[in-house]
Amino acid sequence: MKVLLIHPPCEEEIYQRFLGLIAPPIGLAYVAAMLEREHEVKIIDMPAERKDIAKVKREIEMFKPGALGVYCATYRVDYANQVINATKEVDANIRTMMGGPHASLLAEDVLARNPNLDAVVCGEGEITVPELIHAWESGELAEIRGMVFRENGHVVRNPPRPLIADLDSLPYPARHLLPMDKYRLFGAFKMGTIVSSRGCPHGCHYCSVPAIYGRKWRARGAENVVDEMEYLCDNYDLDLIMFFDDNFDLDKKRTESICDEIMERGLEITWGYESASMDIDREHLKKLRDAGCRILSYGIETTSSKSIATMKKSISTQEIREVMETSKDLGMLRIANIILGLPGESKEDVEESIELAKELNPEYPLFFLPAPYPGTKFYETAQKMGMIKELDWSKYTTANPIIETQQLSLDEVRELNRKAYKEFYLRPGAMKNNLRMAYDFIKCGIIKPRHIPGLAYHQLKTFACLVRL
Ligand code: B12
Ligand code: SF4
Repeated sequence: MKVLLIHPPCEEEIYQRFLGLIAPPIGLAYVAAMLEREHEVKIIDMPAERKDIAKVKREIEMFKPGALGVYCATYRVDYANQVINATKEVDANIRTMMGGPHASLLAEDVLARNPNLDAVVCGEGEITVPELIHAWESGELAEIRGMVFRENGHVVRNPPRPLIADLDSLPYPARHLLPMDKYRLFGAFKMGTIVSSRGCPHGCHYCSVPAIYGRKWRARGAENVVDEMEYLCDNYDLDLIMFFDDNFDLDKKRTESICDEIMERGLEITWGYESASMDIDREHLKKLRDAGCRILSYGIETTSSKSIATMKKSISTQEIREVMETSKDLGMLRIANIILGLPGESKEDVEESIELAKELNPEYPLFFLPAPYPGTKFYETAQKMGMIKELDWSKYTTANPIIETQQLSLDEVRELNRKAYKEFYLRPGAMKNNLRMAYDFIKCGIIKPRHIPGLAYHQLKTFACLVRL
């Protein structure tokens, strides 16, 4: 059967706006790699390829798939539904499915809201999707674990699918089906991504990962990971690789083995990852840096002691200061993810977080507004307390205010977010910091002359957007 997989866009891309990031839908590419063993598969990455629904509809008409699947995070659900509806308009016989975090967590709801959707795959898709396609060709849907589907007007939930135990056994994502030349960081660096582990043992209240996968962390071996890095370097003309794991550095020994393996093979590639923890000592950071890790995105989330207690993220301000300082000393570019206006935080607390951000002065802080995603503890509490004021899922991008607390109204939190970006970035200290970093990156050859037009264009665009905020 021909299968078409689609990455739908969403309303607001904070990462694209401030980091010039366009990232590949690697989950879809994993599913495609398994499907390709038996089927003809195509992927459309709508945001990266700048394709709208009309264009996608024309491609469906031309490709004539037997089945079509859409990735669905909460903030993408509107477009995901539009794709599903367009599919059935082209041909009502095309089978439709969704996967990804939102569909996994709210399968029945998603099916109930869109009669054009035939099935939802919950959690990992590598084994379930090929079984589902096979069943649509010939067999019995009731046998397939990990899916929810429509049958004779009823929604049926099958037993869950166990997690994939051996991630090393999976094929590499089918990147040849993705527009690899479109993926960028800072609008200029050609970026590849790798997922070297899945899951996370922590239980942060605002996070969907434990809600979907429980609290088990599964990791690939260092050799297998570096094989993929090497494969990416050999086959794509990349400037850097980002690890898009839920918790890449949980097992520091494994990370250091990855570093050793990179150095032993003499692999010269700049890479980075998002750190879920601030518990990283200088020696570890130095090892990472020596192996080419120059971009660290820190999930600080909150610096307010009130929120740390309610959101189950145990990071002290002291830890944050130390890690930030050390990574700066080691010449690493620092992105800091900070949530403003969590329940319990007053205007003064948020202003304190903004001041702390200025004091720490990472190159790229991103200020997010709290979004209670379905299935999380945060959602449960926010709903119980009547905090949720925005019901349109497409607004759950963390750029829009969703909850109102006793301390902060929607308008106040929106204004504080605007203030955070303006005050931070339009400061001589921030600009100086970025120039210093750019100089460092030019000196060590990460920024090459060919990157400069793209970087300059991205900076100008960000500046214009900040002025307009
Ligand atoms: C890397 C990542 C990012 C990257 C890149 C995103 C990208 N385009 O790849 C960046 C940093 C940009 C990012 C940004 C954000 N992210 Co993010 N991100 C992730 C992360 C950690 C990993 C995604 C990944 O590649 N996983 C590995 C692959 C293998 O897994 P997968 O994508 O889930 O795919 C599997 C299954 O879902 C399934 N599947 C996937 N697609 C399909 C399709 C079909 C048809 C089927 C049947 C099955 C199927 O099969 C795949 C293979 O097993 C996830 C966490 C997670 N585990 O999902 C959060 C996650 C998706 N992000 C999340 C959020 C909230 C955001 C932000 C809003 C955060 C913010 N503070 O601003 C922004 C939104 C930006 C945007 N507009 O996209 C939430 C989404 C919650 C929700 N309910 O939708 C997640 C789940 C994390 C969390 N803490 O809750 N993110
Ligand atoms: S550390 Fe990160 S991935 Fe783990 S539960 Fe917390 S937010 Fe989610």
